[in-house]
Amino acid sequence: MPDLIFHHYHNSPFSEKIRTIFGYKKLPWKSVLIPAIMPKPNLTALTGGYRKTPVLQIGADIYCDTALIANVLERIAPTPGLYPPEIAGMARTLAQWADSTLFWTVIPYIFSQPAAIQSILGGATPEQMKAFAADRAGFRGNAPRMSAGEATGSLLEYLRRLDGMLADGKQYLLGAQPCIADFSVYHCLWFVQKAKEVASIIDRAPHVQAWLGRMAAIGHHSHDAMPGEQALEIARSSSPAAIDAPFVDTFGIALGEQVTIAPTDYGLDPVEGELVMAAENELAVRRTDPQAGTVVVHFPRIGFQLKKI
Ligand SMILES: N[C@@H](CCC(=O)N[C@@H](CS)C(=O)NCC(=O)O)C(=O)O
Repeated sequence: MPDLIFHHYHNSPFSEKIRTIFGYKKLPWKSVLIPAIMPKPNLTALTGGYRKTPVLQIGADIYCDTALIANVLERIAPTPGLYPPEIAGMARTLAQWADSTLFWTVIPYIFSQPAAIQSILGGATPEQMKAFAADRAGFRGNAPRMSAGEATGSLLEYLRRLDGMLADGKQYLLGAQPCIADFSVYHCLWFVQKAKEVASIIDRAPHVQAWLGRMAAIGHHSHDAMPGEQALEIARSSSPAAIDAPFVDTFGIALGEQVTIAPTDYGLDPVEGELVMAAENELAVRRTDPQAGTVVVHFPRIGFQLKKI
């Protein structure tokens, strides 16, 4: 099997979601560390502009967004499964809630408290803190932001709900085994735990606290460091995998057209290329880059906009 090359940084919650899925599925992976703020030249050479973290690379195929990355890992290693058929719809929908609503409650909860920012950005100089704040202001754009009071009150309510789901000896959110929803809720609350000064809010939810321990125990499985330049060289010397998925046209755009694909929530940088895949739940473009060669960049359907150039 070709290497699973994972572009991420340690302090990234969405990366922790996928690192823990590597752990659950016992998949070995290569770790390429990327900067937490722009510019990220080695990453954007591969993606064509998408800058969010993390990204999965398999040869010359580049997978953006953790909803898609989790699907890809499930295809490669179907057991243990992230989407048990009897709860798959519920699991995906709960995961989507966690990756959007819960995540964007946790972020303002943490970042509205200066002491917590210190522990998240540990050791950053005032200049680095300023650069981080400027980067994230642009990244968020006009997306609405919660006040500290709203974020705290909402997080308390979400913790009560999650605690109720884990009461009466329930080991995981939707059953006896973890599913995709557990990994999505986990990465958000892992970030709260990392912000030590404000992490005691989780003490109010003792079942959640115990479940966080079970999720952390899954670990990240084995991984070796890989320099970003080597990942680019692998892309350059590989060919994208053959595409074999029925075409589903919801945009009125044919395969072979020049298009852009961009997130619709935040970090809206578009990726330009030839549309080579529009499947039920996946879009992909082929593009040629001076550094990465010819690559196919893949996105999930949900949260992405396709436009003809
Ligand atoms: N929907 C995306 C969200 C990813 C996301 O927001 N990642 C954060 C880091 S955890 C990010 O990209 N922050 C800005 C950056 O790393 O440049 C996914 O599931 O992958």
